[in-house]
Amino acid sequence: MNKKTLSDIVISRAIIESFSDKLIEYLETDVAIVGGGPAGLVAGYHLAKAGIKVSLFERKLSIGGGMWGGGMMFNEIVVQEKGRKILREFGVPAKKYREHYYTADSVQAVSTLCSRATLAGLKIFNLIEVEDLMIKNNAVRGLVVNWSAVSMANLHVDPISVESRFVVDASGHPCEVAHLLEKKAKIKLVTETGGVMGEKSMWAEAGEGSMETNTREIFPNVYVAGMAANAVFGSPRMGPIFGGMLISGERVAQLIKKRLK
Ligand code: 48H
Repeated sequence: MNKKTLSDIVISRAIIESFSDKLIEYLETDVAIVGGGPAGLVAGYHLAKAGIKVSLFERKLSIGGGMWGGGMMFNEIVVQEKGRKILREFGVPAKKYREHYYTADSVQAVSTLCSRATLAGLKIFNLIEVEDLMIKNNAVRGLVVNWSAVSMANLHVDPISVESRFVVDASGHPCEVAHLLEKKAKIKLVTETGGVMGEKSMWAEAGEGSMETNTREIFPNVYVAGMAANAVFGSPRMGPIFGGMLISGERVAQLIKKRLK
């Protein structure tokens, strides 16, 4: 191969410049999603499909959160009827196990959600974690982000800010945005206690049943979705049934679309 046609330095410049362009473009967005699990991906897909400028920040290298591992590393997930409909819209096949129960291959489910969401226009930034929020005049105005490697290496490196009209806490069990609000702003969330109530023990039916109503705005401009929603409102966990996560992602997108109209 002619050396002149493939320069190592051009390859490096291409990566640095195209990533920088992407990040600069998304320093100001309509919606910033924290967490790339199923709830965040479904939310991102619907928002992007509606023409809304939406970014997603994921701390890990891979997108998909807790969905890859199915239940106890058996890489199958269970969904109920409503969840199956959502999977079908994405083109993920689900097999009927028995009345009301369907299974899907978790790897196929995650990779398809991610592919469809990014093709719809969701911009994903992996390896970046949300470490703080921009709070001005009693409302959240955006995120404060840093490379995940910085906190992993315990380095003292200052973050940068990303402005966004709405933030979605789709960070799963730890509901990190809600905790940041409690810790940093000492404000009241719209829960019974005014704070994060904490996820309750396993009860699939109750956990799945509460997911849709728990998907809501918890503080001006901050919505909570997926497992984080149940953790904030003190509802049970549900194990490896994922319909609720998909439903919650769809719901949060609907709520934000209304606000942006
Ligand atoms: C950047 C962050 C940050 C941060 C976290 O855990 P997830 O898969 O979340 P959901 O709600 O989409 O799905 C929950 C589901 O996977 C699950 O755990 C279930 C159904 N459990 C039931 C049970 O009984 O156990 O994804 C959240 C993602 C993860 O990838 C995190 O790495 C990421 O959010 N994340 N990313 N900045 N501060 N905090």
